[in-house]
Amino acid sequence: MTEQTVNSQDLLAAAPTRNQALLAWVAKVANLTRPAAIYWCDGSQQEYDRLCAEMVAQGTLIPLNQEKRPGSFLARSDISDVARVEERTFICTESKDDAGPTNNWMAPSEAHAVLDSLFDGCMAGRTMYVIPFSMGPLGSDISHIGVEITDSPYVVASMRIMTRMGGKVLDLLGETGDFVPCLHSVGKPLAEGDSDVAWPCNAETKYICHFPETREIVSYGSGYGGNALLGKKCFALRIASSMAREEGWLAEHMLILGLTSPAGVKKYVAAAFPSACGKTNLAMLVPPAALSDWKVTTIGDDIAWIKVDGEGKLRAINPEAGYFGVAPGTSERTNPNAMASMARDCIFTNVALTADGDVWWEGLTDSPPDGLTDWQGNPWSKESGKPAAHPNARFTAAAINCPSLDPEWDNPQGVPLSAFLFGGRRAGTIPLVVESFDWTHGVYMAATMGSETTAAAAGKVGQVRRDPMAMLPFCGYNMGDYFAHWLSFADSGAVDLPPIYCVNWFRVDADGKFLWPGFGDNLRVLKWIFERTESGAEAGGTGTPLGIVPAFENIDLTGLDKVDAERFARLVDIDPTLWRRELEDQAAFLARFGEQLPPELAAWQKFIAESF
Ligand code: SAT
Ligand code: MN
Repeated sequence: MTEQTVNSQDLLAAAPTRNQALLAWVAKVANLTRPAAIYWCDGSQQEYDRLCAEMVAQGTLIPLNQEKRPGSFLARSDISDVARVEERTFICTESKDDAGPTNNWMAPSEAHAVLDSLFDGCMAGRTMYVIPFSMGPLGSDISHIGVEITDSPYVVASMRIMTRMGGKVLDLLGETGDFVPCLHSVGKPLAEGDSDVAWPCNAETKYICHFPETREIVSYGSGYGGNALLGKKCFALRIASSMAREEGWLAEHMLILGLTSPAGVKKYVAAAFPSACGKTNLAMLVPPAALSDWKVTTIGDDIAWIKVDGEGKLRAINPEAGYFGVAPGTSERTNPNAMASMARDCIFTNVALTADGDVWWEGLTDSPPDGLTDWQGNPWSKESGKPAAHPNARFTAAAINCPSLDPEWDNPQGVPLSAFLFGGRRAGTIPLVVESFDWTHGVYMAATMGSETTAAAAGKVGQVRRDPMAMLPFCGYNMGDYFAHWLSFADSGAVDLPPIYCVNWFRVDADGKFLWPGFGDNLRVLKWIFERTESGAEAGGTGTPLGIVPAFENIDLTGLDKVDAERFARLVDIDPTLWRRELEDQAAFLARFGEQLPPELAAWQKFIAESF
């Protein structure tokens, strides 16, 4: 291997930027990783097409049937590299307490030492790509700029779909602008000559490290999704949540949707759900026939950045520009807008391939077509008992291809929020919908939310995994401090705080069957929320120990005959036996935060417990 040092003067001359901090960082990384070439991404269509063609030649991408899926490709990852690696994800703060009890922690000096040795020469023989990107509309006060260095062309192509990226971001950055450096490498192969050219990664050593105090990200060893597209969970949630706390805003794991009434009144809501609760489906909801005069539009399906504007209103942007959605379960029935979004110019990862060069996954059609190739590239048969697509197979699709995309999605001002929703998958405790008494109570509900494990997931069925604000794997600092940050929005009295709701689409009857149809019919719940937030609260509700719950006549059930008064009662029933156990479990969870738990949350816990 030839030693190659990058001469900063050469780099300066060739680089499409005069930003000194960026040039210095790129030179430093190049000297450490010693790539064969450095390439600055301009974000153009030609660049994207050229990279895709190179990946096809390398075997990383398989072109799909151009008549059925124009501009689309299939990528098959290494079998060791199919999802985020939470146990290899670290928050690196000087003090362990600042990472809190729910994050893996490493001291920054220790992490940098480990990473420096892993990155030493790790890009040998590869091209190092420099990707300038904006999280959020270009030039918005709510947006932030990042630069990702990677040795993966798959990451470059994915970042072009998922973010606003390229030369226009460098222009905006100028000579002195700030950016979050995001360093990524798929890593050295395990052994010399053992390099999988189609999907390089390090099957054994992975580190996803976040340095909130210096606002840096370093990721090694994985080429997959949230481990490698560093603008997403790493920047837009972990680093941004820490920035948001310092600067008085919110970076949340939330979809944002627009809801327009038949009278033409439009409101926006933001909603947080843990994975496998239908976030993308809700963001792209199609109203049921009986309520087809209502309209749902999509701002984003995964992440919201929220700031207080000059009038004290919370305004939100979607920092992303595409969807990295779970394919299995997505169909014309469950999410026609997602299906349309991936009709063209889409990168599929770990789905099955049909005999005629199209894609398939479990749930796409009732029965699988003949002649499938599974996600690992082997002929598939039903008898194998294995899924044809990986359960975490993904589609990477541009927002602009989504038919329900809201016209305001790229507005630098963001959109004003009228409500926050928090949900989970709960068989019996949480009612279909409940409105919190006030902001602090709503923060309590969100901090104690959780989802029950399904048969598909590891662990006991019906076990609750607490996932505050759906941020457990994504909060870049101590979650006790995160709760305090949420509570602090009520302190000044100057913020026009939207009401907070808990929703639960997943209540079951004694036979384990869902009581609520979900999907498009969730609009009925959104409609109640919309009407509750109208001045003068048009829609009624009933006070319960948990908050305000709609009565049967408060929810529009037109055309949904199977939900009669008796079934509705079971959807909003509050079972004291279940709740006594639930509250004990909530208390035990909150106790993990010790001294860091805001007293307001302990007070709400006690207050609600007294009602049962
Ligand atoms: O892989 S991602 O983190 O981008 C998606 C997810 O796991 O939620
Ligand atoms: Mn997510």
